Amino acid sequence: MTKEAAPVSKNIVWHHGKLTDDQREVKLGQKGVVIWFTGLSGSGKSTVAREVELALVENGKNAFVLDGDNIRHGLNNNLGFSPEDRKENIRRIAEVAKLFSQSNVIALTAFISPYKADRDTVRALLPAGQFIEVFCDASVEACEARDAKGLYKKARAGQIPEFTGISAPYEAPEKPELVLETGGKESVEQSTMKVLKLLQEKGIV
Ligand code: ADX
Repeated sequence: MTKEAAPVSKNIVWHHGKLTDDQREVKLGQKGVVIWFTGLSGSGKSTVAREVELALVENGKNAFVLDGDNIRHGLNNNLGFSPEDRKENIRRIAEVAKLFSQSNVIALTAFISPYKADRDTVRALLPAGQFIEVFCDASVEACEARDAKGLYKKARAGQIPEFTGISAPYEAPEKPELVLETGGKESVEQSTMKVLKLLQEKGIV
C-alpha cells in the first residue's frame, strides 16, 4: 500500500486467526481470488461478471459480484467521479475484495477503474496470482451505440460532467490477464466461457 494509506489510528495491533490459509482452503474446498473487470461504462463488465458468478455458484463455488453502480448506493455513497473520488472508490473496493478473497470467495469486481495506477495499486495489494485483470475491450463508439442506461446521450448533452470516454479518460490495461472482445466481436456466452476457462487453467476452479 502507499504511504498515505497508513492508518491514522495509533495503538492498534494485528490479530491472527487460528487457521492457516492452506487449512482454510482445504476445509472450504476453494481458493479465493479477485477477478477485476475493467472497461468503459456499458462495456459489459457487470453482464459478464454476473454470468460467471451464476456459473460458479451453480457449480457449488462461492462467488460474488461487487458492482460499481451498486456499491455507490451504499459503502461508497459519499463518492463522486473526480479522479480523487474514483481513486478512493477503487481503494475501498480493493480492500473489500481482498477480504472476500481471504475468506476464499471468488470476488468478481465490475468497476470502470479508469486509471492504470489505481488498478496497479490493487494488484500490489493482493498476493501474487490473486489479482486477475479482465479487460472488457469495447470502444466508446460501441458502448455509445448500445447506451443501455442512456448515460452517453446525457454526457454528450453536457448533463454528466467527467463522464468516462467522453469528458474523462480511460486508460486501457497494458498486460491484463484476459481481454474480452465485448464490443460486438464475441457474445456474452463466449466471454463468460473465456473467464471460466482461465479460472480452470489457473487451478482456481
Ligand atoms: S469508477 O470510475 O469509479 O470505477 P464505477 O464503476 O464506480 O466508476 O461507476 C461507474 C458507473 O457509474 C457507470 O457505469 C455509470 O452507470 C455511472 N456513472 C455516473 N456518472 C458517471 C461518470 N461521470 N463517469 C462514469 N460513470 C458514471
